[in-house]
Amino acid sequence: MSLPEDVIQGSRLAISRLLTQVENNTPEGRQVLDFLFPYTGKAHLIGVTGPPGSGKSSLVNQLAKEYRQSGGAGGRTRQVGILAVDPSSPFSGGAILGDRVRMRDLAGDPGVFIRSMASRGALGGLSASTSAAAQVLDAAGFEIILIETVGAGQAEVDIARLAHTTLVIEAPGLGDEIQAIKAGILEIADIIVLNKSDQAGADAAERALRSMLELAHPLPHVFDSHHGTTVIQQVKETAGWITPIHRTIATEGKGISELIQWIAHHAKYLHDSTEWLRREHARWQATLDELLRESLVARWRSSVPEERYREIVQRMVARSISPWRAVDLLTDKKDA
Ligand SMILES: Nc1nc2c(ncn2[C@@H]2O[C@H](COP(=O)(O)OP(=O)(O)O)[C@@H](O)[C@H]2O)c(=O)[nH]1
Ligand SMILES: [Mg+2]
Repeated sequence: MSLPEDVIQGSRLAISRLLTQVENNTPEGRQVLDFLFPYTGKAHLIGVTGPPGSGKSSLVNQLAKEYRQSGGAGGRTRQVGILAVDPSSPFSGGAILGDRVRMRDLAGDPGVFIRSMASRGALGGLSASTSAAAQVLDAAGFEIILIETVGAGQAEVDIARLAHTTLVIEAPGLGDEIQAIKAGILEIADIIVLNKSDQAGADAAERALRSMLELAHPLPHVFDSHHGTTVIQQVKETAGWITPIHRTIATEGKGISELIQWIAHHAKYLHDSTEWLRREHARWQATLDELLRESLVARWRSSVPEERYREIVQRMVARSISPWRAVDLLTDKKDA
């Protein structure tokens, strides 16, 4: 059998090999992706973002276990793919002992595939290769794909664009970090998870998060009591989705099945509204733009002599031409 067929059959070796090619952006990898594309679109992509140490990896582990054991809200076990983009993630090679212990529950389960994405590589290429890796797992039959990324600026926004559902993980006791959350992170949060709710300061953290939500979306909010966990809901005007703040204790597995219910609830909302389609459009348009940019720049660079390019840069450094003038000169190929 060929590599793409093996991937569709779910061969772990084939998936690993293809993911390596995808990460290295090889022509063969792109060819296989091209073949696999019609087989994608079935998976629910779940972004998990937030500051380092908030418990993203712990939660991803627990979510994967729960999806495998009970299948979550659907009652059907599903295959789970995990993509760890967080460079500090225990999935990314340099695992400390505690992280290995946590992961042992998942290792050896053929229904779970874990891959860490290198954060090195071409500038801006990480979101493209993460998207491609998600397509590989999607085509291979992984219906749930968890994508962990550290909340460090553009990365979480890119992941949010890639994911259907974005979880923003916060924890008490991360100092002033709660205040430092940009309004942007609340914009991308479909579900806010207050992890480590066993720790002191959980109530204060929840109040802080709630007031940030109120600032971002000044609309009436709903208080709800959910399995002993207070869930504060805030009406998000634009999307019509009520962003909950949900408490968990990842290390004890507390609040996990309820979190899976929230995720399922969100998926249902996306499908029942036009939001799923809207996000798909936004996602593929962004992908197309990125690929176009990459390909046009590469093609153009190969048509311009290296000395000419360096000369133009040199003239900018000497302030004899502006960057805008440089672009005009290089693209119009006019003499200057
Ligand atoms: N007390 C407590 N510790 C937790 C909880 N969740 C995770 N941790 C611990 O917090 C540390 C960081 O967790 P990790 O999942 O690696 O965070 P990440 O950097 O966001 O991926 C680890 O030592 C975990 O064992 C929790 O709910 N309560
Ligand atoms: Mg991590």
